[in-house]
Amino acid sequence: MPSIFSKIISREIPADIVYEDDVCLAFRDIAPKAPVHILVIPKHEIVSLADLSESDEALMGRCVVAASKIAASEGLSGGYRLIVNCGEDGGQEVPHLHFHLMGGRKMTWPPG
Ligand code: IU
Repeated sequence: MPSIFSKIISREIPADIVYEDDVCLAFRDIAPKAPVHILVIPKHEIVSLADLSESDEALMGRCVVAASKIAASEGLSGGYRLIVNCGEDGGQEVPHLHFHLMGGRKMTWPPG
């Protein structure tokens, strides 16, 4: 079942898109939890980390490298956090794998 992120990919609903290539899309989180809060997603629909297979290795690498480039372009020279919530216990709400790129403030550890 397509999630709301599929509609962002297809431009059926608007989002503040900051990066796009042939396999990844990144847009600002609609309810930011940090001064910079961007979601990096594969365009190919994958529900969660638990659904990955070896064939997704290159795609995941592209998403992480994209996140690194976006962090640099957002000026996060002091550091940032890249988070994936997986499944119910991991706090995942949207069933389309996404990386949270968060920065612009000091992060705390451990996350809740
Ligand atoms: P989670 O890891 O599945 O819990 O994160 C989902 C994120 O998607 C959360 O931070 C929401 O604010 C964000 N989001 C969004 O940016 N745009 C949307 O239309 C919806 C959720 I629904």
